[in-house]
Amino acid sequence: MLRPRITSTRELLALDGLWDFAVDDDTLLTPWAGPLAPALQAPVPASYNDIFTDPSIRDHVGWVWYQRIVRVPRGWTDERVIVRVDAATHHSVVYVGDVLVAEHEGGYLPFEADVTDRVAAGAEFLLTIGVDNRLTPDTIPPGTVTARPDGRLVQDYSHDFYNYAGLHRSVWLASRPAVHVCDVTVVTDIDGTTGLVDYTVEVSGEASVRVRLVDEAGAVVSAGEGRAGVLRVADARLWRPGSAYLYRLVIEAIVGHVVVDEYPLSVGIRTVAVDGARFPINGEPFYFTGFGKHEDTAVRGKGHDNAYLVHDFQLMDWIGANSFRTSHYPYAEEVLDFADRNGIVVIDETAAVGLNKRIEGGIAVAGGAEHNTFTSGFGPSIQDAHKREIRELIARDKNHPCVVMWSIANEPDSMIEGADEYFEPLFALARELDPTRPVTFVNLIAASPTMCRASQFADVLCLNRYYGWYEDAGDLVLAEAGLEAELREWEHRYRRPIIVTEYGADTIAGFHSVWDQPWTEEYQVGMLDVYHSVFDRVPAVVGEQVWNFADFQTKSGYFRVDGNKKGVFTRDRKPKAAAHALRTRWREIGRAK
Ligand code: BDP
Repeated sequence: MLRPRITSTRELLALDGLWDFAVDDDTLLTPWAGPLAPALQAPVPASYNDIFTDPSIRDHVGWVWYQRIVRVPRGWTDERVIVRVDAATHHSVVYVGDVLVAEHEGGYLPFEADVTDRVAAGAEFLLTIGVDNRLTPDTIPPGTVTARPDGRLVQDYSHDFYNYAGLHRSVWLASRPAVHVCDVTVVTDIDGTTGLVDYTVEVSGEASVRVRLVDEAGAVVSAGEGRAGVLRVADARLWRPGSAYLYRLVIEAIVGHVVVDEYPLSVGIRTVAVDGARFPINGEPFYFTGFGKHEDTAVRGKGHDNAYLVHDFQLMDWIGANSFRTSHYPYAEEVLDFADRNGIVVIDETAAVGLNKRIEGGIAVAGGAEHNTFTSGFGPSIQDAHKREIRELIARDKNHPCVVMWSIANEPDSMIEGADEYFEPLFALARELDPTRPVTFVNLIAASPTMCRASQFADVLCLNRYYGWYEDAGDLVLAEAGLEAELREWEHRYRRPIIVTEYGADTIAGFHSVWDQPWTEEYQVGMLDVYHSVFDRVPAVVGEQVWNFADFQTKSGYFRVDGNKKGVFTRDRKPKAAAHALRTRWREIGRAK
């Protein structure tokens, strides 16, 4: 499913803005049958949770409804008309009038409905989108809904970020021709100074295909005909970390002599590989500096916001970060486009977080190990849901040069019996769908080199480590020794690249101490320093991504202070002392390259 765009053959209308909104308390029997009552107004895109002051909306468990009138542009008489939802968290139904036109599972990936037969050019229709925020043992991420003695429903989940919900990204009305380009897959390679762009185009219906590759100055540098082929680009400008160059592949579907559809795609020519314990991009060893991030801001929750997008990238540039992980779900496509444009390297993660019964709301719990196999704590179809997430993620993001690796899960219980049977087919699926990128998952500290059953399948070892925080808090001497011993064991056993994808300390901006005092700005700096000295001694370490870029909201608990405070920046993006320390280190690493 290609992202809708405006081209010479396609038009696009953003349906963002204020929508009528109602929380379903089981009295709204058929909300799609007419105007919502009682209706509040909710902004799209945004999570609805922090918009309203009413706690029964913020803590609601179940369906909410968004509704608006849409007018189809009068010129769209001969076009297919598509409703496209960039994300609805987590389960969604879409109605045109009282007709169900789409249903989708999974809160962070797009879906669409062809509504041509239900609407008319120039006329209005009533668009209603239901969004269900419930996580169950069969969803990705998983969760459980329980009832309190007074009947209130409560959503529990293992992962450590607030269960924001709603229409987090844009909703579109798009036109496209009946015969159109449905999909394109681009794989690039380098042959000396020549760039190779291997393309495969899918077209609906009978049409011939013509493609041309245009450089940033607008000159055509290569062209081809047919649904598949390889374009050769002499003296290719490569897409490099920190120095992006994007060509534009213009695809045309032709019937007779008429161009019936035109679709453009940004193409960065680059290669990525795993070579022993190195991670070369374009054949040159790459060292990841950066963060695990979240889509999280005050008031908007997980709502996409271009101001924060640009500002976050400015801060990453300021601090010398060259990469981030889309922890712990696929981010808005605008984010990946911007990373393509700005040469930022991305580890692209599915929403498979919290597949771990030893953890509750981000914290280890007693009793979790009662589940004695990987799947016993989850529903019978969780693996199918996980496969669907992998399929949809790779289908959406396969053409982004910024994406250098797929992460299929964060901190699952990979030491428990059955973890190998669960993960082996998932790794195989990811490799089958995309043989060109390394595939990984992110390992939890408890699943040590001798105990982890899933690392055998990973091309790169991605490790989240909290020595000096969850273990031996306040003791950086023990932290250093523990970290070094463990990294050396991974290196010795696996001889693969290691990226430490999380390390960090909760820090309240403004807390200070002359001692190693957890929660202070000095302790965060001290802990990062200790980790860095270890990374510099272990050759297999090819990257460091601090947890987290910014403070973020979590569910309530005695171990969280209005959310997780491991940000190097506060939630409103002010630097803590650690930001300045990282800036010194990462700019030096950047200069040394
Ligand atoms: C890791 C998780 C991350 C948490 C972090 C923490 O991957 O989502 O926020 O720990 O506890 O276990 O801060």
